[in-house]
Amino acid sequence: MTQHPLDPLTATELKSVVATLRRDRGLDHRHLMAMVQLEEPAKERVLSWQAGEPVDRAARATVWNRATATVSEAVVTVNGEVLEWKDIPGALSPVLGPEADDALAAAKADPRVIQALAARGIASPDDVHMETWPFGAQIPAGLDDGRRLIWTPMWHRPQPGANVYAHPIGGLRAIVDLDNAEVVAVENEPGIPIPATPAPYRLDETGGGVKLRELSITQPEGASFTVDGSAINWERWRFRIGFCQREGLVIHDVRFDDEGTERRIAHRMSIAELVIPYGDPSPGAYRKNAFDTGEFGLGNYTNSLALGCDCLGEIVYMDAAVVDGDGNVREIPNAICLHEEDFGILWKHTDELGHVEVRRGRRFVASSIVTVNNYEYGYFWYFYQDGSIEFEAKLTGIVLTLAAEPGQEYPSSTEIEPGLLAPYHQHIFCARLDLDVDGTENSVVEVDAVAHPIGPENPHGAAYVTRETPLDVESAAQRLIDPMANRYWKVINPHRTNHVAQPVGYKLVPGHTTYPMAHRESVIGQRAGFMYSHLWVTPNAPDEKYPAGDYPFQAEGGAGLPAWTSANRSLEDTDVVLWYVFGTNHIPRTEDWPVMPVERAGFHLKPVGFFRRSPGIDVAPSAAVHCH
Ligand SMILES: [Cu+2]
Repeated sequence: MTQHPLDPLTATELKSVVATLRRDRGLDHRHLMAMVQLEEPAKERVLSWQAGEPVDRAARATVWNRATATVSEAVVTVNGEVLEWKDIPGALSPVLGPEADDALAAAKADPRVIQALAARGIASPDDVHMETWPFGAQIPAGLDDGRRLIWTPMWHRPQPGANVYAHPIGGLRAIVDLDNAEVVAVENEPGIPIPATPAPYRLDETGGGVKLRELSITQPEGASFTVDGSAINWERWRFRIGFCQREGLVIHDVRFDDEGTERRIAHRMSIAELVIPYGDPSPGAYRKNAFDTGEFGLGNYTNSLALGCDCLGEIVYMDAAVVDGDGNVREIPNAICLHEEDFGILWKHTDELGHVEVRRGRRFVASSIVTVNNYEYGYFWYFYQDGSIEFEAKLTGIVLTLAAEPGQEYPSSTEIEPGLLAPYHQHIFCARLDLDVDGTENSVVEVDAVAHPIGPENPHGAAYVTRETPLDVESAAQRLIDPMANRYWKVINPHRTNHVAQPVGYKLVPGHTTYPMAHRESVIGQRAGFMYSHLWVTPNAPDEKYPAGDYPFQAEGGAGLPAWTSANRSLEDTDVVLWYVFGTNHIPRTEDWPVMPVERAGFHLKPVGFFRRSPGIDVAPSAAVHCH
């Protein structure tokens, strides 16, 4: 295995980084490790790097000092050198595991909580599932002095293994200061019955009686891809797998072999933020506006995947490692799944003589799944034989629940069992796509299909044209989808033309998405201002990674894309980054209960004038085996 500048930090490297910081900066029990991520070398350095050259491996570490309430960022080499140390004024650390554990323990030991539970017929707080939810910026008056707070929605566990989300404890929340694990308030509105209908989903409860005959995926000659460290070689694709504890799965350095010439398509692609605005105004829901990436670190919650269950076929798993808040390095075995899938017909034609040509298509899948409390998110990157790439988020798990107050109306929730409500909400993702189409200097163009009025330009009324609008500055590049105009955006290389003298490009094609229902002037609208355009384009800047800013925890908003783009920088013929916002509007159904069948949202990247013909045309036919 050869090490590459973009390889994810290994457990050994992470341990070294933590040890260096403790030694050189005198870190002790007051300091928590908020985030440790690969400090990616500059693009030019990565591109000029030759295999076998020494690699300057370094991490960017975010340290939270609980005693002084200060965030510091350090750049630390894996060889024991602190290259940089600076404080970040105004920043607050995301919620860290040890703090969450301490906060929950404090809430469960609080006499007011114990008494309020007893009044609801719950004898022991051990039978209660509590979660730590950030406040966003909606902190109750009197507590808004800048300290870091969480609140704790609660659910009853009537017996071990019960689905707790069927039994929300309405009207009871502890508010805990994260930095000293002190319960600073208990909100208690009695009189809300705990919904009683159980929601079993475990196999030993449901029996799993609906059965089909076995479907086995075998690849008797083995997989068609190779993995060298984190480098993937499949079909004509070459790219690298990255991972960090904030974003989880990252894709680097995507290239395609075009008839013998390796061509660059993307430098780095990730899902840079995920926010879930809740649309129910009741006390148990309106604060639930978590930034799962920026306030928790999505990668921290990565599942260990199981062969035959999560993934089928010839699988290669990659492990990952993260630093927990206490500085311990935790390894996540089988964190990333790499495999191929049959994907139906790639192309087919039966000609006028009856001659048939057909090719089956296959896709390469790089995926990982996280569990954040009640919800699961799968991140799936697909690479296809026609030169296209797809991202698909798979949303599953259990919807968040509230207990209905007798006599109240809930127009923003679905009643899924008597007295059990699932509030409306949206899952809003933001992909950060640093595309490099045949090189670093690119431009972005919006393409609409337009029909001119009936007249000289459109004599029969059925003609239509494409209208191309260059998105040449940041203010012009904040765009919405327009399905009626078949709108897409293409990243072109103005210096490289194809065989018909058009600039080569890749287009971003919207898939299932949504638009925020929260008003812009609402708290979440301010904090997640990036939601209000489906597309943003910025010139690549290494310190512009997260669309709601680096530190969204309790931040009032304005950071990230809205702030950066106010400079209105030029986007012409430069190293552009596309930010694509997409998601789902989740009006829960009774059929989403007790565990929601997978919902999908995502987008495609497709070559447009990049290849001289379909790259799928060269694909060999598959042998007709195992067919009846
Ligand atoms: Cu949902």
